[in-house]
Amino acid sequence: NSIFNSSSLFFIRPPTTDPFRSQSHHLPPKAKAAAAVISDNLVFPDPDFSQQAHVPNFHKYAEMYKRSIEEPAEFWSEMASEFHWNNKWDQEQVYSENLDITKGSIHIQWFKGGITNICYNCLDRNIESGNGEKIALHWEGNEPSHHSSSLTYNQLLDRVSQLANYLKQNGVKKGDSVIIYLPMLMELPISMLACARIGAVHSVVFAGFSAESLEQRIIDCKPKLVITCNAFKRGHKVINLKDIVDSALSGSSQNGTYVGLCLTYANESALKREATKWQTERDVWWQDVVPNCSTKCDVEWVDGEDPLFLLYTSGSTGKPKGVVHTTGGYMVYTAATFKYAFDYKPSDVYWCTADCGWITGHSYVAYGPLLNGATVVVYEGVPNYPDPGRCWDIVDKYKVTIFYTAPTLVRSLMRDGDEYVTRYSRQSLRVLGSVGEPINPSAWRWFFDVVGNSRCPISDTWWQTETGGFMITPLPGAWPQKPGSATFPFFGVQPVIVDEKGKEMEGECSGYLCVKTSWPGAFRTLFGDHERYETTYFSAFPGYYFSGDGCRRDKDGYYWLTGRVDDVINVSGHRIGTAEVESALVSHPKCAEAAVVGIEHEVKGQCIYAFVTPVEGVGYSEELKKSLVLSVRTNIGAFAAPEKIHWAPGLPKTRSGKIMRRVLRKIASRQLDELGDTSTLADPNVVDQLIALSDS
Ligand code: 6R9
Repeated sequence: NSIFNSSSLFFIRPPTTDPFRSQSHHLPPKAKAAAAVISDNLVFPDPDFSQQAHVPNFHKYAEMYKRSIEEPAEFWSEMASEFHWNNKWDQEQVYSENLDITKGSIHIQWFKGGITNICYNCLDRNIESGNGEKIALHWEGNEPSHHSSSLTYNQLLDRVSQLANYLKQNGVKKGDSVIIYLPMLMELPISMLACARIGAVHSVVFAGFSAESLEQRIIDCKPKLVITCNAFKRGHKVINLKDIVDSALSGSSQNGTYVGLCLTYANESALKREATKWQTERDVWWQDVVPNCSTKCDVEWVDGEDPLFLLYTSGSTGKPKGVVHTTGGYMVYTAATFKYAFDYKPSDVYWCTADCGWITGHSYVAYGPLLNGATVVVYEGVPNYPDPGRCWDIVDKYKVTIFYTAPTLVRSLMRDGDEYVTRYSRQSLRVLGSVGEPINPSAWRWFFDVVGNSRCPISDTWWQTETGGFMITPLPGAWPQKPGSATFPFFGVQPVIVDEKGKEMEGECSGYLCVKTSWPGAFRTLFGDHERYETTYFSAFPGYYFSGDGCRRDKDGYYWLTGRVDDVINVSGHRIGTAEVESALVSHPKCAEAAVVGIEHEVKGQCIYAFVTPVEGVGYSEELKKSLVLSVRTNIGAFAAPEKIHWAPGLPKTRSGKIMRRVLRKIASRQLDELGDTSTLADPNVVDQLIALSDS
């Protein structure tokens, strides 16, 4: 097959089995054409689906991919010209990059000199092309009985413009940062877009983060204001968000960062205004001021390389990193990835279950879909409330065609049984998506067979906060899938797998996943710390961006992500640094030392397992365990709470004092016959003590 032999497609080795030729042998009879055909662990797309897809076959992909690698400037300029630019970018230098630390400072630029605005491209542009009356956002509340609402593109523009005007009146200018701490209300994407409209840099903090985490982020980025709401409901719980903000703002002002304005949306279905604690000189009700502002707001035209947002994410060390994305490249990249990886068509109704507090919500609830003029469902609640059928109820209610979620949800719904799924029609669905962690083949099968009735391709999208958009992903209909593999790279992405020494490996192999050249959606720096950007991502393997993930490439060139290789734990698709959890534990007055590892968990993918040494004289008790867990909840957030506290009289350390996490991982997962070499430990007895305390 010529596609596989094309030498410029260096990442693909000639397969010993040819999935694409065998496709013709397995073409389903016309009557059965609705279901994809499964053979040799390959899941072939339904030919009718392929025929209507943007990329109908591997050949077309290979052609486009080749061009994207050989002529990136031309390829991405074409993609970019779908958007409105007041001024074209520098035609001589569409992009410029240095990813090689040995050649000087790392820099990436795309569409420099191009003058644009992403909010304009999401809203005004779609309205001008005749889609003003199309629904932009459907909002579905936590309670099924709650009145749902929707906004057309025209209405969304009005709402965004009013808030943008309010921000301007309050002195927010281009380049200023704004913290948005909101649950999944319509006001969350509205706030993001309003910031973008006036060139302000938004920093959304997931509403599950604690006061301490919020305070830390406020101190780091010094926002002009905080946008929040008084309270919200999640499942049965009411969360008083404003109390958390109050505590974060008082903490930050004691630490020298005073924020004088807290714009608070009154979410009265959760808590009445009268019941909300209030600081008159600082707090303002959204509903008292924003609706009075004009619905016309001129956009602030910005450079393609002006920052759009920062989003904090966890790394291997304690302090969260402020990942910075800029405007032009991010815009073009999120729009293109959304269109191709979900085979998006204007008639689609799209629902992504992610919260806008994470990168998935930024790129694939807000920007990517809206840039494409899509109709997006925004859901406030938890996906299994009031029962495990809620997702399919929502799918049927809005006739959702593209459903994008995380493996952890798939696994938990799978456990609840098929009846919750099959009682709903789900006939509208045509593409499914997965993100956040590797999807295990059995969950993939269930998602495919039960949820999608074996007719919807699954886009298992591998990417990261840092990458801005999809990096390795199926293009639905274009090639056979292998359950559990993210398949092939997106246009313009050159993944490489390197060994310990940073040597690129060819063909079938496994090692560390890196990327060779820049892509438009790449992050440009870490807020206020370019040096940390360079050392964290570009110094491990000079010449490449290092993802932190392990990866295998099989004989057919398919990529299989194998999880993080650094000290980052992935719990239900949420990235949590071991060091962050350790420092939260150690902040407890009775904790002398702590070491945290991630172990496998049936539903969450991984969970947090903590080894704790109490201070001298403090005994082991259930109370202490509870209060240690509480310490993590208040320092980071409930989602980071350890599943298990394991008492440790001492921790296994090397003579140089490094904790041997490898040993701890084995003890935690009870793989005691795989402890490996413990002879370099300063005190090998520690291991036996730990094993003895396993069930205490
Ligand atoms: C988008 C997002 C990034 C980390 C990443 C990897 C894991 C995400 C995945 C996946 C295997 C997939 N990850 N998608 N692993 N297959 N389809 O999740 O961003 O929160 O920054 O996490 O998530 O380990 O390095 P982020």
